[in-house]
Amino acid sequence: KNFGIKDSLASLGLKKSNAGTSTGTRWLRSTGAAIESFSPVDGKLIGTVASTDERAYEQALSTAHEAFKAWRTWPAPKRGEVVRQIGEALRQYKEPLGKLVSYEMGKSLQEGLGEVQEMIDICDFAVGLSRQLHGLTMHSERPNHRMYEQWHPIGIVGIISAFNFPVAVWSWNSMLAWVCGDVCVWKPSEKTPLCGVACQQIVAEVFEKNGVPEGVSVLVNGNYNVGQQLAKDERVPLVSATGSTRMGRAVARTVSERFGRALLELGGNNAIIVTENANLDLAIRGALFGAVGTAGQRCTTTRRLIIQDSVYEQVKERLVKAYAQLSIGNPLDPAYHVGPLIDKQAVKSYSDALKKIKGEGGTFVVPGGVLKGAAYDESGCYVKPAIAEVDPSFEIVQQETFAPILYLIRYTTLEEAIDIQNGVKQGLSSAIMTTNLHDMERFLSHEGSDCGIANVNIGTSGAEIGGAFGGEKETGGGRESGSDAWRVYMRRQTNTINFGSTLPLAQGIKFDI
Ligand code: UN1
Repeated sequence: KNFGIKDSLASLGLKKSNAGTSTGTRWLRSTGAAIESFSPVDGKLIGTVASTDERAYEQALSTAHEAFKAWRTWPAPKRGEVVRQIGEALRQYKEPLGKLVSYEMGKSLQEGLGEVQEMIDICDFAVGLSRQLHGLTMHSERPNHRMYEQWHPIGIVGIISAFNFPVAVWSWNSMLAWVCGDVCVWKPSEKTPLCGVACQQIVAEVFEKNGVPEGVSVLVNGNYNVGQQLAKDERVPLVSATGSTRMGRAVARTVSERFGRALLELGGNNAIIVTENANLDLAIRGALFGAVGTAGQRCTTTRRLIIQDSVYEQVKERLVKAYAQLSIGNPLDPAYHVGPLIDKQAVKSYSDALKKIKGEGGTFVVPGGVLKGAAYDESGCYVKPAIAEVDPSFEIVQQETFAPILYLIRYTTLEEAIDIQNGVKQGLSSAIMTTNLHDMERFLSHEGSDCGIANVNIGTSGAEIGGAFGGEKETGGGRESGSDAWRVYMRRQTNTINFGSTLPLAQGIKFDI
């Protein structure tokens, strides 16, 4: 069965070999190396995408630079109308795009479609936002003066996205940036370049219909060198980067060197605290989806389960039973819960982590391992979700291993649980499962979770687009998507206007001649 992949690729305009640099409807020639995209589902080559060479990069960036001058003059609600149409186009392409995400990245089709739904949702959000880019007004201390602030477009937004959400993360950035009046240059992950080409085609169609200038949506492709090029480029005032802490550190250094702005969405090491009075049905469901969904490759994946002594054994037992029912296989087939890891390198990190857990003294309650057999060997990327009992001080527990490995940790008092939860370098998502009001409020208070996201009676993953998404500490501090995350895509200007006929100075200063 090929699950209609061929048709999906064709309807998205994808070919065997694709150009990788585009300013909208125009695809630029580049002599850059071809990036080969192999599916982790069956190991087959889906297609190639040409990397952006020096010349194509220059051409693309100067087109974006010019496009900004025109795009910023479009009224924001008119830009919103274009984004509304992108949302319509995404509804139309939801099926093939969701399939491509599933096939190129390896997440289940349900999650692939869910990711496209997140794109549609952020379009709707951005359309409303296009009429709500509000600033404040202030009362001046001087007579006959008015003071207010405006939010202006900032310019070119560089977007570096990761393989695990190959289309949604780009849309959270670009849809907001576009209604804000910015232009976008996107470098997708070199592990999922076809998703980038497909999105660019969809947007180009809408842009062309609306007479949007070339350069408002730019696609570049390549490895970290192209990312560094964006980070270095003084024409790019904001670089939004999603990925590993290592990558984020490099981008942050380069961008701050030239006083640019970096929006960083980096690693997570997310935990759920299960208290003694938790509804365990919710706890098990939340932990299960959080730990094995997307094969443990979300930055919000549940990696640590911090369980109160009195319910520890029960939670462990129920989890073991639930894991026994998981089926692992082709993510396009609805019969399976868990698909493959992204590539063999990820399988190696997974296997190395299992070894380290053992080496440090962890015990496996659900042993992992690389799956072998006809259905798995084609790609070699299918692994078993694992559960290990560990001590929170283990070195491996401090790290984000991008794979389905869940750590069980025991606690006695809530204070201790919160210390364990906060005791890692990452600060993205967190949750508490409890029916106790005091525990819940403590967890959400200033003494509680130190993460950007803190949930009660739901898991750590699957955040809605309406909230600000991001985290503290090594997660990078950035916020994107909902709430007032739009502000990072704009520059604030404070304006003071004198409508009187004298010139009083602020702070009561006298300066008379
Ligand atoms: C990511 O893993 O990079 O909250 C983003 C979630 C999704 C987004 C995850 N809405 O799991």
